[in-house]
Amino acid sequence: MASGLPSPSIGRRLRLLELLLVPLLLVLVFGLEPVLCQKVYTNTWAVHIPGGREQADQIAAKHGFINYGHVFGDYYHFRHRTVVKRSLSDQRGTHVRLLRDPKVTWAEQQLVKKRKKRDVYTEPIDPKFKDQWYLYNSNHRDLNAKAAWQLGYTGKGVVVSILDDGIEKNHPDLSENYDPDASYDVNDGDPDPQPRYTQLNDNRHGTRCAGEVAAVANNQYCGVGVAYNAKIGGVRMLDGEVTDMVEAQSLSLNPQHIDVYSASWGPEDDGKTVDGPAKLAKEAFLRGVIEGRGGLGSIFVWASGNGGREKDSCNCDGYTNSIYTLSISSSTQNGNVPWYSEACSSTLATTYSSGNINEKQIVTTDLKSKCTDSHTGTSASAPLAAGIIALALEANTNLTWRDMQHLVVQTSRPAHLLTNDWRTNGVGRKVSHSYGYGLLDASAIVTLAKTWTSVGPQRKCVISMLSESKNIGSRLSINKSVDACLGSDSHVTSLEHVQARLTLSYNRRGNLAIHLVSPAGTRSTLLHPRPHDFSSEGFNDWAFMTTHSWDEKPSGEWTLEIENVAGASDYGTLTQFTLVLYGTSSVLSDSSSKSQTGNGCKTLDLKQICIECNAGYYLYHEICVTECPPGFTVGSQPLNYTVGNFISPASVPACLPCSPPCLTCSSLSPQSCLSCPPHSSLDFVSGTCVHLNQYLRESPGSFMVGQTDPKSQLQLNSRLPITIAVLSCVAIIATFAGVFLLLQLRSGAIIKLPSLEASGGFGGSFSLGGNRVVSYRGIPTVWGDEGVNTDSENEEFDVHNERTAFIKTQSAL
Ligand SMILES: [Ca+2]
Ligand SMILES: [Ca+2]
Ligand SMILES: [Ca+2]
Ligand SMILES: [Ca+2]
Repeated sequence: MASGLPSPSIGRRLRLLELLLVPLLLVLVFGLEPVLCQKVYTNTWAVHIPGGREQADQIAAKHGFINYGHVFGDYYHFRHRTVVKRSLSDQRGTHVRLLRDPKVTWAEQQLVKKRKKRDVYTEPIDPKFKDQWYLYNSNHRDLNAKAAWQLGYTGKGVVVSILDDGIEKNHPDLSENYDPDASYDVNDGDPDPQPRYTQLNDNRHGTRCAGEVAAVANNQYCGVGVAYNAKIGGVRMLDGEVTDMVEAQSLSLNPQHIDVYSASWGPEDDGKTVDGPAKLAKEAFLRGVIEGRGGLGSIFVWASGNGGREKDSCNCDGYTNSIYTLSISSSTQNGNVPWYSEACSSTLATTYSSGNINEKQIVTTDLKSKCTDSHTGTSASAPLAAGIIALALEANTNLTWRDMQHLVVQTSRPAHLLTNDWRTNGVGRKVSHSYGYGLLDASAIVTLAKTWTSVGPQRKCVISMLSESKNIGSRLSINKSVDACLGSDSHVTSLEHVQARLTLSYNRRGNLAIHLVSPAGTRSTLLHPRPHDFSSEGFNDWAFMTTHSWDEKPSGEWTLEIENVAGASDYGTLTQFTLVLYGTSSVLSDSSSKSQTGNGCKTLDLKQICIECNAGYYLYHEICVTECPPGFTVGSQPLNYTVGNFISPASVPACLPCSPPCLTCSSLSPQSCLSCPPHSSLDFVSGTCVHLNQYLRESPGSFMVGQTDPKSQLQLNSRLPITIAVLSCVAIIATFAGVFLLLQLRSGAIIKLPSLEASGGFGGSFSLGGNRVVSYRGIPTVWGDEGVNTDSENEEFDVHNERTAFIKTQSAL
């Protein structure tokens, strides 16, 4: 007999099994079906009542219902007061009584329907959401927040604390997300961080920053935070004398509870200060990244500074220049470098903020339960980044503080941001001293965070680059080949942060330009000349940091160039140059690249960036996805990254943004919209979006530089009466003060008045006197500068109301 056939006895057994199994299966399938498909009745009814809302309310009350609202036409949503929420039997009696009411023409008890959650997302209904152009915009010039929300990430379970001048915890748009465990009042030593209220609202800054992160969504107040379901707290620490201890206490508040700390302050942005954290604050950062979040590390988000007009360098600010802070710069609405922006090599990425007079500012919660649309400066940028980071943490709670920086580097986009210093670094990424790696992308960062495998432990390779002191003169160049601690536990094969620790003397510090060139040829500006910095103190072990060589290989020749940009008469000496390479070793980066290939990536380029996906996957930014996120559709794109001898395929399948005017789409054609942006509706015949209201039409072009925006023109006009009113008030106050002074002088009394300085701009301003310690990164708007008031009250007082710091010692981290 053929050995392939079963023997008769086996065949009989199989038949027996069949006889037993088939009925069992039938019982299982058909017997359980009624149970599985059982109807579940709710306690709600759909009711048709012609005759208006009042009529419906009366009928609801009469039959024991609550009217849950009008649906459309004459349909209402009723909920019964006593019927159980879910039941397997219908409520015949209740139903019949309702239906018998002569005013009711139709009613139906509602059944629970099985619905797979396709998206937990519905567009926020908040009145100011439509003005939050930077969160979502149909022209895609935004932080891509909506796409992240659509993926289900809204900051749930993540705790952010704003280190500032307090937080209005009972603000109607914050209270629901307010977290007392993420809050403290360091200034007064109590748990309540409520801001101190003054006539000028000087302590509104923290409340404004808090709303950017976690203003509550879907209520009737203001707009939404970028992580509108995150918990938000505030540390009141800027409304008083700021000391090393005040900073340290704030930075180390409840580190097992708080995930992200957002700080928008630092040493004075006067273009001549070189200053950073002192002993205790340094230790707070260190302990934070080592012990915080159960050892994953606290995440400190820092505003890069507002000293643009003073030609300040953020590398001279030891807080933002620190490797432990995730430094954030700003872009204007049109994608320009804002006038207040500082350039330096330690900045990691960018979010939107204020710009010139035609560009919109940031909408957020304001003091006294208000809402403002005029939050400004890098102050406004850091909290937006903190919110986006909260979204990424929700996607993956196991991210370390360094993982987060990797994610930011990999997912930020140069996009349309304009500057003449975009450079391609040694691993093919575009990086700039004004924007770091570009605009944060909320959707991209949560998508990558979800599947991110933690990078290995941080390695630190310290190399002394100088054998003897060198005269700087008008130009000094030091180059040395390094092996990045090869053969030791400190061996670094893939870079993260790089520091050049320098000690040098120079007769005029501000005349120096310092550059560091990596083996891959990336040229970081560690210091650009600062015209106001006439100090002869030089630098004392200052750790200039660059993020521009991220993921590069560190071995090879490094070059330091120190240049005097002024006269030949300057002099000085370089006495120390220590190169500190932070990063990971190859073993670990190998494992992380494997996990990336496992995620649908077919080809990684030499720099571990995915450039081509396996069949069935599409390239979305630098990751492979099986489905394009909302707002994107399948198309093909040429390779973004090419390396040396890499022969590039013409194009790869990728997720590309839908063509305007579509919000979501089925293909790249502008005639294949699936949904439309606000103020327009889908025309099913043409498949495109039609504007509902001509007046509200805004084409992407209207955001371009130089074109006048009719809306801002309108706002300008609407501000005119307020301006006149404010000017009149100032005139009255000035007259009053003048008469008062005159009378006092006549009576010979010696009095102390707040100094009334007649300075540039209109009116003059009150200087509050007293040495405030740290400078805010909330800046006066251009409006304020040019003597035009904004609609937020007291804006004009900002100009001279900044807090400043004068700390003598330099301190690098
Ligand atoms: Ca208090
Ligand atoms: Ca709201
Ligand atoms: Ca600065
Ligand atoms: Ca930093």
